[in-house]
Amino acid sequence: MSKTHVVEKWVDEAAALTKPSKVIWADGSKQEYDRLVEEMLRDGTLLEMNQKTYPGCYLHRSHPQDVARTEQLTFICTRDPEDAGPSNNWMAPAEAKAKAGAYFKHSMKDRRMWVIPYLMGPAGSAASRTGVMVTDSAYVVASMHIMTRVGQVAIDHMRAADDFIAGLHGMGDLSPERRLILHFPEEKLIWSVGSGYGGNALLGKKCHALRIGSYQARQEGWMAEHMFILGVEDPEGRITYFGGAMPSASGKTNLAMVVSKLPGYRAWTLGDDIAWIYVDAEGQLRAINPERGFFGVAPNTSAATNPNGIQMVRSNTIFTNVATTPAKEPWWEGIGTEAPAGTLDWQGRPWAPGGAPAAHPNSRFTTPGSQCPSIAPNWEDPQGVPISGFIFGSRRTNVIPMVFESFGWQHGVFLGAAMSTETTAAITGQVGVVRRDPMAMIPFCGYNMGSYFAHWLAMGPRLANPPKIFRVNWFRRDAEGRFLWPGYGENARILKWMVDRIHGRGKAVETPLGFIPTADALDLSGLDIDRRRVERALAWDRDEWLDALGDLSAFFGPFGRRLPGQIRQELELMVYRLKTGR
Ligand code: OXD
Ligand code: MN
Repeated sequence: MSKTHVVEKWVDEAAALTKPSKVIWADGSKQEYDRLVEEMLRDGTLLEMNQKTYPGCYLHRSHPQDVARTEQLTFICTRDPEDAGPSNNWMAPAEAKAKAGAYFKHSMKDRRMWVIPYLMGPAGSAASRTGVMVTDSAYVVASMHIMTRVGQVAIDHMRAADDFIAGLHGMGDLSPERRLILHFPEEKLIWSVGSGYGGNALLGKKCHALRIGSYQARQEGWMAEHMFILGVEDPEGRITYFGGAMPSASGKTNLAMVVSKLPGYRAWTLGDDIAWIYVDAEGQLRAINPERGFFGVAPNTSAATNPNGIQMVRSNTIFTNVATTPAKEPWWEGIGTEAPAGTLDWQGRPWAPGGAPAAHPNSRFTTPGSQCPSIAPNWEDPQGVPISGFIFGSRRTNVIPMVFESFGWQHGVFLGAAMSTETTAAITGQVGVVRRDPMAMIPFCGYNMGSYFAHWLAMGPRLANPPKIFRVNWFRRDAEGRFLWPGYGENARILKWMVDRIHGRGKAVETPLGFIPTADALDLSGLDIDRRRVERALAWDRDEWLDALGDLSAFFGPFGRRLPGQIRQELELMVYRLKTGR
């Protein structure tokens, strides 16, 4: 493999610090993947699943204290703390390196170090970027094979000898006491030690494509977003593309590969987690998916909630922390069938219903994108796809209507900045508490979020045709705690309304929040639902909103002068509209 001298020098430095017994350059080949799997089966890192019914599928059981992203141990290490901003943890670069350096020092003494050159984005795309990470985990190497494009293709994409993000990853001793996920955006550098969990250890994903990516995107005038990319084909055969931001484990993967229950409409998947978005020569926003696979949450994935998801994990998939049946098939809560007797839980212990979940609530599958039945034929188009709509979705039991549309770009950016959600198991910590999560980027924005809002605002005027911005919430419940809207495949009805709005159709009423569809503007044909439930899902309450906007003002406070005036202005306008009804 050809390498640049800057890559080689950096790898030498990493090896000098960690002292591996051997350095292996990953080439991304199938033979390499097969060899890694074989080795991991031998040393117990992977367990074989039923090769008749799940060919090429394996199970990994992680350390029980290493099962989710650890945001409290994740830092942005800029020279000036203000550049990280109040929503990030900050550590001075020298202090961060001293601390993590002690954990890394000689940590690979009896271990091998793999060097993984990886490409984020399709080969041949000007929007794609290279990373070079090192790791002492074979599980990470195999997972990077699935999630990124590994090998010479990455090196070939470098525009200069130093055009790569460097990532140093080590398992350390897996103790949360000695775990740190560190980002040095000013040095194009990531250090991650003490965790093998996907979001902490597959450095191409959250660390590179979002945290460092968002920093670079602002400098270079593009956008790195926590968004799926989805095409909606209508009965005329036209495909309208959306980017959609949703907090972790809030149905983002399900929507990205939704099977429409509305005749004539079909959804095409281009990505389920991250979008890199740029302005083309015509002033059109275009998006590529920097990833090559899906790292999805297993629980509640079923033939009813995500039939494409169920099909795509039937082969060549690495499962992490799911339960297993005596037939060596994966099982998780919400898979749609009862667990047979003799099922083992995610730690390999005998399991019986009634106690703790069998699968870890954040158990995952890692699977190649090409295996998704709804994958769009153009998902690896180097030019990306034109984006006509953005969807901001979150999980709220009340307050946020099921769907509404912003008055325009600036108001839409404000709605993104105002996002709040109920927390899930994708992060270590309490589940179900409401937290602010602007654009679903609170854990992933690699710089001051006030400046991030300013960057979003500045993109608008550069666009010939700014995408319409929609806010959605499938999670409204009635007084008995039941969901008001069936969701999943029925969400195609909401997508249809958005497509209609984009193309100048679709009825809506103007409210202080934005444009809300009338219940008869949604195509409910063939759906057995009480119209009053739909009306309740679309309802909003003035006092609830005034309260929520008070909280929002408190959240914005610490951003001080970094918060753009337009965001404050939109907040004031919204309060005014709510108070006056205008
Ligand atoms: C993910 C996450 O894994 O957001 O995509 O946690
Ligand atoms: Mn995500």
